[in-house]
Amino acid sequence: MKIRIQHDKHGFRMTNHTMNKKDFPIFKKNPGLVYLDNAATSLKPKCVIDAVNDYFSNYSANVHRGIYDLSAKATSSYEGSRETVREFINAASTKEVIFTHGATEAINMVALSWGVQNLKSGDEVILTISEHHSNLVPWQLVAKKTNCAIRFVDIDDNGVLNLAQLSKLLSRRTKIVALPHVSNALGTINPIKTMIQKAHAVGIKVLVDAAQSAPHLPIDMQQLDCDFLAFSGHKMCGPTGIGVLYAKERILENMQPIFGGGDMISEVYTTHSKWNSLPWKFEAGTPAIAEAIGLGEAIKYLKKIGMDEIKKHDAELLEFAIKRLQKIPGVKLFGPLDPKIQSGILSFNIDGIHPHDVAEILNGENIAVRAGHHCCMPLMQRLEISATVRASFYLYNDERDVEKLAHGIKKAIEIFNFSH
Ligand code: 7TS
Repeated sequence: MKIRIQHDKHGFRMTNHTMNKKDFPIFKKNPGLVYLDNAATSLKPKCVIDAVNDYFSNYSANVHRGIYDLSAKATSSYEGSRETVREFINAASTKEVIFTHGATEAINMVALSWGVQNLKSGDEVILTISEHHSNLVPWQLVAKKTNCAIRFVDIDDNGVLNLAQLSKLLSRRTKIVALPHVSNALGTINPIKTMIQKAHAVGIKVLVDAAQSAPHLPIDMQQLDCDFLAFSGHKMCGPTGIGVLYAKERILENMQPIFGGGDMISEVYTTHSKWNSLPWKFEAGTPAIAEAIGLGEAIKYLKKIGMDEIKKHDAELLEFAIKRLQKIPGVKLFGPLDPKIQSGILSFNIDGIHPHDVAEILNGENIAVRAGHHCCMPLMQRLEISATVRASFYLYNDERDVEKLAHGIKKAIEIFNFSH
């Protein structure tokens, strides 16, 4: 789908994405909503809500069991979504696509299965200082179990990773590098391809936390060649409670499941069990069927627009937002402030006003942003701040939303100047 550019009566740029606000029922109930918390979770288009409803209303049977028609339909929709995900990330096979509850569970699975099996005292895991806690705490749990050490690649004051330091940290002790594709607090797009190549050149595995990139950027497993990739459905127009762990087939073949139960076995005896084939070996129990079907529908929706178009839209809107907020005295912006290396996330603070107060005043203007440490406490410690206000954009946001944000910020400044 090509982006049509039009301007509204105030001269703000509208794309067919923003005109497609009509795809998202939440705007019908709340037409003035300025939703800028997409890094936390995205809104859901009607087609996704309908797909979930359709499953519950018309064929809500369990998967992989029944011979009867309803179960066969549920199974083919569930497995059809797996193929949709495979194609979306260009994985070699659906054996490499494991449904999880989200990015957090996917990373925990790698840490607690691959990590516990492969790490020992003296080994090192390399992370970045800008990790979401979901890609830090699981490795701390593994470090406790295995006695391995965790090392951190630093950033500069603009949130850009220190690649030279990564090269220095990589050693015979390093077993895995785990890093975010896009920082959820600063929006920095990390040069993961280069980092993967550096790590692979010395035989080190790489996990990419794609929670903030899968919704916004094209992702291709054949091109990137990472060993593990994790992302969540709910940040990319899909339902909550569903996510994906991608891993290379030969790695998964050697990994032990961490959850046991129905569906993940082929044979069970009183003394031992044999595992099911991939990917089901890692999907114990009844899966999130409706949610997986909803995720498949969300991916179809995104693909109809085109991931390249979404990337372009987000970059243009971010550039507009940076320029607009830079004009407001007292506003300090964080991150690279360059849409080429920053995805649709803009963190800022206002002199003398606590981020939570800013978010509350913006809420009064029907503008939803997040204030806090964004589950990145070590990053906040590195930047010597306790919190930021974060505006995060997606395909239904437009320049008018940014303009309303700018007005809301000015209002916050006025209120605080008046009351002090
Ligand atoms: N990794 C990154 C980079 C994230 O941004 C998040 C969630 C996760 C992992 C975990 O995803 P989950 O779906 O399993 O929870 N990030 C955010 C956020 O920035 N605000 O709320 C959730």
